[in-house]
Amino acid sequence: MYPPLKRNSLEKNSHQLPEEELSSKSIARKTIVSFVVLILLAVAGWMIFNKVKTEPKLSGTPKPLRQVLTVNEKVFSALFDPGKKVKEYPIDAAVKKVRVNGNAGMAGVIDTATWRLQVVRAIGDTLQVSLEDIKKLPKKDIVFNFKCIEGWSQVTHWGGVPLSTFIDAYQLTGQSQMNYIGLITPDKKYYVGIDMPSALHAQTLLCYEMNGAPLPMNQGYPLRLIIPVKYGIKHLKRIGTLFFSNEKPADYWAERGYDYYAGH
Ligand SMILES: Nc1nc2c(c(=O)[nH]1)N[C@H]1C(S)=C(S)[C@@H](COP(=O)(O)O)O[C@H]1N2
Ligand SMILES: [Mo]
Repeated sequence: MYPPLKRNSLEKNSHQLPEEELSSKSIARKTIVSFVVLILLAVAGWMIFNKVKTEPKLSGTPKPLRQVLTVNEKVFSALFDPGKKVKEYPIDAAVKKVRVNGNAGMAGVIDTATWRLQVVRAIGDTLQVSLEDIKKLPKKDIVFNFKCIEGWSQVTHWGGVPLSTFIDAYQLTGQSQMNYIGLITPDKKYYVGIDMPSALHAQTLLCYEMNGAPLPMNQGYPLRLIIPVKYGIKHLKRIGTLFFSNEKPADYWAERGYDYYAGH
């Protein structure tokens, strides 16, 4: 029944669309409408761009853009599953020549005779932990695909104590009820903030080994963060101070316009 009916109506329609419908007059009208729409869109685009450019900045980023990043962060943290692990690889899959990237807060060398991890338990109450003591805690190795936000990645092998194990061992479980952990290099030139669920994730390490040997100086000796659920920007090298906070700690790359959460 349908096909003949359809064909009939089509034929009828095509007969109702005589050549004159596509006259130069109608083409001219359509061209003018398209042109006006184009101008309106261009003006709207220019107004949005100008608004973004002239808005006051929120932590280094124009407010509307920072608002997008904040929504991003809310979506990502809501989707974060603390039980889900990043893929791990066999040890021999790890590269031997590990890339070195980022040297903020890395000037000079560190002497472990005097270096201590400063753990701020409360204002005016700072615990000092030596590398030797950190090494006494159960060690975990991880081989995973380290991803930098610049677009490169490499499978690398790290060893250290899970941050959650360290927190339990040093009775910091009360502090770990707070929203964030902050990390700062000894010279305070590089600093990151980590949401607590990611900090307590089973694969997050206070790391002191790379490829089974002590961390090279330019890769964070004596202690760095390895946090496989996040991009490289959060893997702070050369930890000086660790603190707990309900407010978002200052974050080097977030201040320069990157996503604070930086999960993947
Ligand atoms: N102190 C410090 N840590 C840092 C950085 C930095 O500039 N300073 N850069 C970060 C970035 S962007 C990346 S990708 C990783 C790179 O670690 P790698 O040098 O061991 O490859 O370190 C992160 N940790
Ligand atoms: Mo990076």
